[in-house]
Amino acid sequence: MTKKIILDCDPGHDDAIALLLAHGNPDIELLAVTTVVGNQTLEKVTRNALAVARIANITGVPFAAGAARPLVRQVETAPDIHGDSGLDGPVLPEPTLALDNRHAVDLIIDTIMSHPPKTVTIVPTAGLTNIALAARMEPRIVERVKEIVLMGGGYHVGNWSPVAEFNIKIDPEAAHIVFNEKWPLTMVGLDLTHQALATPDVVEKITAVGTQPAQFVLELLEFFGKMYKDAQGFDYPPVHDPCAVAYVIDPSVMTVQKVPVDIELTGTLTLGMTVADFRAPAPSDCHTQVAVKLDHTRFWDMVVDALKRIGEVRI
Ligand SMILES: [Ca+2]
Repeated sequence: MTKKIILDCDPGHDDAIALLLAHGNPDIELLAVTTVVGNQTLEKVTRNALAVARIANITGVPFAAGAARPLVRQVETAPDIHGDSGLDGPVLPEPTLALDNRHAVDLIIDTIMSHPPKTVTIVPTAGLTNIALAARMEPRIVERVKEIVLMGGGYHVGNWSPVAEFNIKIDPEAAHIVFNEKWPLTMVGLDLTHQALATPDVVEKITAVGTQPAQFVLELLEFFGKMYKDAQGFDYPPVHDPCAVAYVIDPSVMTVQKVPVDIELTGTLTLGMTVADFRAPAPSDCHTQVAVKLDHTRFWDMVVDALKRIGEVRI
């Protein structure tokens, strides 16, 4: 049975690859793509999402723009990782797909409420502003979704502060809402995604695909790799966001552990930390789990397979 997802994203190099994986994998049915301020301004990440749609010939899927700022905080973007456009490196085509005229939050709610209960998974790969707003605006979605599988946080490591990850840190109040609603939630955090490195053998496999969408991914990885080297000292870039999609496709691509997780909102040094409680077996009502260990080969084979299935798209 296909897995129906809503991808809420801020493309973003790794978001772009997450979108390609979701589009190219036959087990995923992409119901909607929604954007939110994050790696760059809402306007830029939305344009980027539509450009990726053109690059991979994604049609028949509604794309909608969402929140232009976090719930409480000022806008904080990540040009040191994603560049001025949010998707620097490749030359981006002009989008041809028109945006859905609904707000992303309305599209998320409409999509979940119009499908049978427990059939739609939300995959956020950005700040959680849209998802928090959706939960507040239509609380019935919390019962109705199948699960939330998000890229964000980290139980042992941060990247936007010593202990906080970017997607959580830029809108910690939204993250607090999303982690405290009782839907099943899988946190695919930095502990996991720092294993998803685009190593030379990965680049070789993507090169061998030999299509324009594969070339686009190579150009993304080249820029992303250079920025990660300069900004954070990585030899090879960690490609975070497609890990969340990969978990939806096949949960056995990673190991997970059930633990309570909450979001720090008041720490002077720890704002936006995903505080995971590993002290004892998780209580029976624990609705959160964290991703632990990635099967690197299988993960990247999924991405390569998706690119093969997308095939050649000439612009
Ligand atoms: Ca992202």
